[in-house]
Amino acid sequence: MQHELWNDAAGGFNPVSAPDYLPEAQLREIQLRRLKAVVKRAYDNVPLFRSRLEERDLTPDSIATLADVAKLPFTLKSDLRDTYPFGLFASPMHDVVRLHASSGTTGKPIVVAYTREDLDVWSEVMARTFAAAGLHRGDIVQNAFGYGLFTGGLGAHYGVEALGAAVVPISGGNTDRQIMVLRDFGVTAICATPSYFMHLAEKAMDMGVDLKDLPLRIGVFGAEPWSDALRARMLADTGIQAFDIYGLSEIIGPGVAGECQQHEGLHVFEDHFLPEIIDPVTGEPLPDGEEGELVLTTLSKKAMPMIRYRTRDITTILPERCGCGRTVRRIRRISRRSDDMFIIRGVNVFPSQVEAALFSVEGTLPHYQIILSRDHGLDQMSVEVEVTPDVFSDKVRAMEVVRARLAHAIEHILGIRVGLRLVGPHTIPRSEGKAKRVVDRRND
Ligand code: DLL
Repeated sequence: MQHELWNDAAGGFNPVSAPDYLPEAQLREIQLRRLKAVVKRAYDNVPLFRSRLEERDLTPDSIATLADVAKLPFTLKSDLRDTYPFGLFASPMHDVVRLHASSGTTGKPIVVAYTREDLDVWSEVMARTFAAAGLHRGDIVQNAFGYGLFTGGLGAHYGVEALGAAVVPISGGNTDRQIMVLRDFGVTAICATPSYFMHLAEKAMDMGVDLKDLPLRIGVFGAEPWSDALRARMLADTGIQAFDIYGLSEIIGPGVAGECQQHEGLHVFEDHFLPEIIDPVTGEPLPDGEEGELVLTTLSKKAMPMIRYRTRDITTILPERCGCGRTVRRIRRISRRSDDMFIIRGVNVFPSQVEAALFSVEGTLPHYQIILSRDHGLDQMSVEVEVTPDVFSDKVRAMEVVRARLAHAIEHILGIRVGLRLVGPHTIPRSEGKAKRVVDRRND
């Protein structure tokens, strides 16, 4: 955060002079200059990347325009696994000041590294993320993202400080204490996974604390998919304005993109991350406005540059300018990954579709699980969802009404009927970090 442009008179963060508002030509110029430098850095220091360029008869000089990025090979998660732990680092260890790791679902974790400069960039993009959500000096931010190898906790922590607001580094878990701090410290904003926040809100209600009576006004949520339907519930139940933030360890952690007050997509901090959308099957680049897989190139990372990283996250780059005045482009909210699809009776199903159906029905609570099983070689899906105490106590009538509505909503969205189990409040396991929405028993 040494950049004088971003300092206000009091030495704090001045979001209006951040690169989010640069004239487009200037932004593209910065991107091209940085793209050339990062390709050269990776070529000079990362053997895997160098050999892939050589196989294609490319050198860093092959990059003359931004569109030339499409000539470069993709980087995949398996590349990180295959070179575990440090094989893609472009800095010697004596320049590395932080390591994080992400476990994923199978096998070895992936490890990511940061130099001092990388950490400064990370703090800056997180400060810009928070500023876009309307946070500023004077705010008290409870950071309930997990601290540790997960990038959420420390990423948000330094971003709040860089913004000049006060961070409460509480990490995830210990929900009773979270509620006490929320109330006693006069917390004005909270960061968490959306599922953990809903757990916290439910617990607060049980403890007789109405979040609407507190100064809490903003929630900054990410690390897992969540829907506009959940956003509406958060506002109704807790009175907060909820903002979606996106990022991934491989690229930097949180701070790749975030929503502004318009809530119409997430601004990508394009001076540091170059977004592309590709067809997930053919790998061909798609124009703005078309849906596909998000591919990201880090433009300023030193310790671990990522060239054309295939995120598997499905989204669209919005072609229109945002009403907020930022010039950096937006991506639509990420509702699914190319690898979280399952096929039930020939129908492609994404967990986010199930969520959308569940939350459209009154009487449900935002806690659910999808259970996959296998019967005679065929995949089956059933859904367990919590219902409100009112519905649950009126066992016969209300339950039947809600069940019928849910079955209809799911059939409407997916085109198939699935098993449904309505359960009482507090039945489904809660998570302090990313929620486990799908329980896969197909190979049990
Ligand atoms: O989840 C970084 C993060 C922390 C982002 C805190 C936002 C807030 P990973 O653990 O490496 O990093 O997981 C990255 O999580 O590829 C997406 O599939 C998913 N994801 C992250 N943010 C969102 C979001 C962090 N807002 C993976 N909506 C990504 C949907 C998200 N999915």
